[in-house]
Amino acid sequence: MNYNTGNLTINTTTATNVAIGRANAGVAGYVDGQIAKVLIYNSELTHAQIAQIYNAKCVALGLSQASASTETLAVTTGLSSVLRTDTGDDPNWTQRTVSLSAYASRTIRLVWHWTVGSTGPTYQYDAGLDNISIDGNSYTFESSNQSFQTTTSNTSTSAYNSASWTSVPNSTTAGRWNRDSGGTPSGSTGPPSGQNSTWYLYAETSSPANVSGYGFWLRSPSITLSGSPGNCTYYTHLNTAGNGQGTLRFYVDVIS
Ligand SMILES: [Ca+2]
Ligand SMILES: [Ca+2]
Repeated sequence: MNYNTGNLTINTTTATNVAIGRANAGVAGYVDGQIAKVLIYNSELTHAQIAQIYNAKCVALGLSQASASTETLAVTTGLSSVLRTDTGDDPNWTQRTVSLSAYASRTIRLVWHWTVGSTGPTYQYDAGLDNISIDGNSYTFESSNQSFQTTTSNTSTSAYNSASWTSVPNSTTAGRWNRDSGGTPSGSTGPPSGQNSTWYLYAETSSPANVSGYGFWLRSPSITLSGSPGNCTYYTHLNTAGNGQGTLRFYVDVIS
C-alpha cells in the first residue's frame, strides 16, 4: 500500500487485521486478510481514533511526504470499550442513541450489561430494553426473542469472554434477561409493557440476583453492518422504584 510517497510494509503473519492510518490527514486504511482497503474521512483522525475504529490495541504508521515509518500491530476483534452508560431511576421508556459509524462494514453483536445498584430492595432493579434499531435491522421482540442471548448467572463487566450464554427465554427467571409482556412479577418495578408495544426484554433481579453488583449480559445475533450504519437506537426502562441507580452499559462485540 502506498500513501503519497510513503511505502508501507505490513506484516500480517500474526494478525487477522492490520490497521494503518495517517494521523490528522483524514485518511486511514486497513488490511483485512489479503485485501487492502482505504478509507477517506471527512474529518481528521488521530492514531487513537483509527485504533478505535479497527479495534486495534495500537495503530501503525505516520507517513509524510518526506519520510515513511512503519509499525506492525495486531488488531483484535472482540468486545469494544463501553460506548454508552445509562443509570436509573427512570420509570419511562427512554430512547438512547449511539453512533456505530466507526464499525462500518464490520460484523458485530450489540451487547448490553446491567448491574444491580446498591440501595433499596435490590429485587426492584429490573431493567427493560425494547425497540432496538440499527442499519435497517429492527428488534421489537413482538413475535420472538429474535435470537438474543443472555447470561444465566452473576457475570461481571470483565467476564464477557468467559460468559455462558443461552437463548433469551419467554420467562420471568431471576438472574437473566427474559422476554416478557404485561409487567414483571414484582410490583412497581420493571416495565409494565413494551415501548409502544406489548413485548420487551428485561433483567429479573429477584433472588439470587437481588444482590448489589449482580451482573447480567445480553447480546444480539451477529449483524453485518453496511458502509454507513449510522446510529444504533434503543429504548431503556430503568425503573428501580425510586431506590437508586443500576448501570446499563452498551458495547459492541466485533466478530470480524
Ligand atoms: Ca416491543
Ligand atoms: Ca423483579
